[in-house]
Amino acid sequence: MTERLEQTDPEIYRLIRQEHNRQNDTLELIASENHVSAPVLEALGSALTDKYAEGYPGKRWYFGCDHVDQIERIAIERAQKLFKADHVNVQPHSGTSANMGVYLAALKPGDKIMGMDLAHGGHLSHGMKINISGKFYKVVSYGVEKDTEMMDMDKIRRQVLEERPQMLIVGASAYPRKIDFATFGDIAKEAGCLLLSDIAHIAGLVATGLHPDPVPHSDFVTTTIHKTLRGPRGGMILCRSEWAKKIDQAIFPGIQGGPLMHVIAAKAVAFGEALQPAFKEYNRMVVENAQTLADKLTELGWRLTSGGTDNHLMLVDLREKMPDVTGDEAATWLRDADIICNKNAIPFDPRPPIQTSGLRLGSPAITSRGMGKEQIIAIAEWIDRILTSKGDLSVIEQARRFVTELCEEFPIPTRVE
Ligand code: DSN
Repeated sequence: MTERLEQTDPEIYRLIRQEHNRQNDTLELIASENHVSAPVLEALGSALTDKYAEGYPGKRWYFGCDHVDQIERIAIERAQKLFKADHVNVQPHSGTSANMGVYLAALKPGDKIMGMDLAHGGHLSHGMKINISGKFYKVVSYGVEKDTEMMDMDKIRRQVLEERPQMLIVGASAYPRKIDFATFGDIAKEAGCLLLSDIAHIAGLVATGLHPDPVPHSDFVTTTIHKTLRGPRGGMILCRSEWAKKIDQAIFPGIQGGPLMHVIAAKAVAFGEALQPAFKEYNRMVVENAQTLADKLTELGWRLTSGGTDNHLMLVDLREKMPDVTGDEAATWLRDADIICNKNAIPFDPRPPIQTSGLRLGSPAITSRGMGKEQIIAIAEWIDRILTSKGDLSVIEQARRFVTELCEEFPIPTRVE
């Protein structure tokens, strides 16, 4: 008889169940998280984890790869169809690994890269000082404007032409507005540099035509799979054919060894789901729910950076309504009420990153549970009550009851009784 985790390792079994219950019993507003489907989870928990498959389909270093070859080919074909990309590498273990792969393929140590300032919503793998990208490459950055909190494409053009980086990087982890990839493409051409578009946050919106497409304008596009794309934790690179060989070599054997074939199978399943019409409807709801949340919070007197959102996330600048409250305090009070989000620096934040003046809120996970306008408005009202009460215990207690009822009505897709 097959051994069961519950019997062989009750400690880990219990913790997995507890985490599963925590996810089901709380509202997930972390903009980079989502809830996968049961089929994606099934592929992740499969025997494919046993298989070593260093290399690529048809060119492996080990025998026994017939089935994983077929799986990786299907993952690649589905991703090509989804993003209309020439070449796809589905092996990166994460979004940061995907970016490292691109740098290794296209840059020399000491080359100049130019990405969005982390403090303005960029990402650590785009040149943060103590990340490998900041240690191996010379880093310059661009940001958003103080008055609009948006990118000014004319100014970015001037900065890129002045700096002349080898690679321009566009992509963000906390930017609520549409990114003008076509103009970034023009700027990169004019400056004679390569363009890497990192769409980790917005990949689901791009795949469904709800955000401008970077693929025709970029030399490389990288993404994670687990945010708006709603697949397993992991990364991927899309590139033009002329870069295919260098990208594949950079991932294996450049920065990785054996690919995680169970994760690649789950990526294939998620891409299959993303090719269905229902996925477009899901992403349409993600954007609609984010807009509903943004509108309601604004109505309740909260200032959102740039005045709102075009995508799945928003940044609340707490200073307008509650100048003395930090992002850290606000996120803690919400957490106490089972509403999970993260503190986040706002552009030009006077507070240190450990405190911040902002909260980042996102709609992908609650939308995966089927929530819509009515629930989002109620969530916004509870956020307002919790924050304006400064975490009053009786308000938190009432909010938790609201969250419990909502979570019971809208279980996560992998909920098992
Ligand atoms: N940690 C991710 C996020 O929350 O946006 C970025 O890597």
